Amino acid sequence: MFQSLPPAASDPILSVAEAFRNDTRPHKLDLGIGVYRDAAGNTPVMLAVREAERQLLAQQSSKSYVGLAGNPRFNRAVEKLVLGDAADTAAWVSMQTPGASGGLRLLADLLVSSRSGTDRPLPRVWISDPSYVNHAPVMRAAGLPVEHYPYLDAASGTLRREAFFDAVAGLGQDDVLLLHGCCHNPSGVDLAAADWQRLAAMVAKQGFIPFVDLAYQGFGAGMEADAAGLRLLADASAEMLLVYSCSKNFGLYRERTGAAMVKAGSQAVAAVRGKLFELARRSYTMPPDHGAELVARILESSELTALWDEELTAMRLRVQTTRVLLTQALAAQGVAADYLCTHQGMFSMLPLDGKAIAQLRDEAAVYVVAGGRINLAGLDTARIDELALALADVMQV
Ligand code: PLP
Ligand code: TYF
Repeated sequence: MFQSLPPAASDPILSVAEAFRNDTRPHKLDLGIGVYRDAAGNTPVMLAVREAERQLLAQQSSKSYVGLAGNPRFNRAVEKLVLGDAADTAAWVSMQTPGASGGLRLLADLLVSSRSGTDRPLPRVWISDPSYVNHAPVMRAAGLPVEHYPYLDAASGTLRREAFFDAVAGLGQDDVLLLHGCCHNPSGVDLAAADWQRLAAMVAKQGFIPFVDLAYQGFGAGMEADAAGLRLLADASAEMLLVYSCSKNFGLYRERTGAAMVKAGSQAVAAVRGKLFELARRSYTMPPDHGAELVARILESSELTALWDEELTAMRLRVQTTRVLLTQALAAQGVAADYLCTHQGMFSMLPLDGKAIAQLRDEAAVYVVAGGRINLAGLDTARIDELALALADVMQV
């Protein structure tokens, strides 16, 4: 059966993680996979999560199935986090999914289903250049054609604003625009408030479908600020898609906790919900409950919410401080990288080619993702000067 299986495509980020693990040099430094680490180098279980877990252990009386939409209390709570307390959610359908990853595939399948039995072409999904490593593979695996829009100017570490808007100006009703809600992965370059407003006006006029991936809410400028842009789009769009991840902002990575949300318009809500149920059933059927139940418990308790918010704020501030310290340390080595302080979230891209990345790995035991992405949220601040020295060696001074 499997003798002629074609070789597997490797994951460019997980393969860096594996190479790092296999490196025996004690001074090795991992700037690869996107996980938050504290000053001690740990990715902690958040205190609010621990407390919710303690309560759950004491109180949960059954492990019976929950349902195709997952945990309904989680779904309502995430709707509020994303759309705001005052949002009218009647036009939205929300499904708990196995991480945002599961949500991406579910909504890709929904897009394909939306055209079955019609003579309309499959929608094209427009993805930023560059984007999260799994965006294009997941969309293509569902059968959707993928196109790229200009986004990052690698040399200056800024948005290619006019080229981006020129590409968006060409989109219409057969196009889906996949955007990062905040903390763009891999570049850290986010749209400004004025850009979101401009996009909202364009979507209202042109009728393309916005598809927002919100995987780092709270890691940029704050929980509310990080959702402000997508809320403008939600107000302006008749239809919209969104995936949400609790991996980073609740530290629930391995619990696979996320959601898919669809603004369907009140006429189509029932049809969309039914189709999402069918698509979930033919794939994973029901999402894991543990992480979703913890998030629901945290957000239903004002005390646990306050505890969680405090810890998330500390994580955000720590990453922001790391950005300032690395910029200063690079400047001391003659490398101007002020753009690092204009970026948001865990990642930035440095102008590093394949040779520089290999040299960093081989000579300094510094691990960076192909393309030059660094995870600032994984960096021990005590080792910033050492990193700046290694980077200055391979970057043009
Ligand atoms: N989308 C983006 C932009 C991401 O960076 C990630 C990575 O964690 C995901 C989706 C997947 O998140 P999850 O762990 O919820 O599947
Ligand atoms: O971009 C990252 O590093 C995170 C984690 O296939 C991740 O989003 C990495 C690789 C992958 C899935 C998630």
